[in-house]
Amino acid sequence: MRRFFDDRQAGHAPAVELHNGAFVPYAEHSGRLAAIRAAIGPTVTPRDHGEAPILAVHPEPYVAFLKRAHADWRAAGREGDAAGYAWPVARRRALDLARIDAKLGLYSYDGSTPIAEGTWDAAYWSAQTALSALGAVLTGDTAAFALCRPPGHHAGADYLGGYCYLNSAAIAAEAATAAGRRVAILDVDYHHGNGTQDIFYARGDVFFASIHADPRTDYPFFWGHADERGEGAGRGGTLNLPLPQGTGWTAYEPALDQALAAIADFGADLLIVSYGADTYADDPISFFTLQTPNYTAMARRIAAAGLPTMIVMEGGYAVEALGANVEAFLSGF
Ligand code: SP5
Ligand code: ZN
Repeated sequence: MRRFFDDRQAGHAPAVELHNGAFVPYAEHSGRLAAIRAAIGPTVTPRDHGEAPILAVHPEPYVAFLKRAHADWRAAGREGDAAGYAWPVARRRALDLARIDAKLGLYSYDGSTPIAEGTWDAAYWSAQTALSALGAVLTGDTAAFALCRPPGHHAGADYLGGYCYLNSAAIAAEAATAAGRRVAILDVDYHHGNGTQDIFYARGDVFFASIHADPRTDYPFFWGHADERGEGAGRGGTLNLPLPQGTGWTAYEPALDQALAAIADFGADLLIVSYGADTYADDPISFFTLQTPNYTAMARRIAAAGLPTMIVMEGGYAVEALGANVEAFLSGF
């Protein structure tokens, strides 16, 4: 399996995040990339597909905001990284407000996803990495891995959050759909992929299944509940399988089989996996109990679906085990 990676993704380096009322070191740091790279062997540098496939998912005003936000923050006389502090919880609309704090509130849903100087470039190359791995699968590879960072699955069409800015899995899904494929996305990150769900929620052409920590106890709280099943043309096109904290492989495996059965029923001919290693027992911000060999078992079950599969890296914060957990997963394909 080819593994795609671009080191321009390391330039995204927020210093701190808001956590439990204080600022703590940013958990989604570039040491994650180094740990994964050291474990997965040679990588292929992605091709530049330009902005068009990004703009097919993310509206231009949001993309323009992402590019400018850090410079606007500095121009306002601020230190450090840009982050919002006021959010339009009701009647959010495209008000053309100049102040950076208003823009940050309009285009984000949490206060722990700062925009640093290198954020746009890194997010851009993260999306390109996913598009290049997709290209491999579209041209005949059975599976390909996109070592993406920053992650993407919490980013909606026009909002950032959860360490995510551009939704690489959604960008790849949209590009694959445009190429005539029937796409299913399987999200196995510990956290619900609320951004991906939102992007495809009212569409019948892309299926989204997610296995994640119950949002009654875990971030992102407001999405990922079992009764969210899609709407309009997308009714039935979303499947959420929340599991309690403490879940290990014994309870995880049947949920995975249920998700794969739903993907088969949908008739997908291409699978995109949002893979997070934060389901690992020793993850510092998560509470499932999967062990390294479980990732190989997980991958074998997914591979048994027999679909061309593109894997996008999402979360995973136990850096000392991250490389082994990613390689264990990739080795199952
Ligand atoms: C892609 C992904 O896994 N995003 C997860 C975002 C979770 N954010 C909420 C939890 C924040 C915990 N911060 C802990 C910092 C410890 N240094
Ligand atoms: Zn996660």
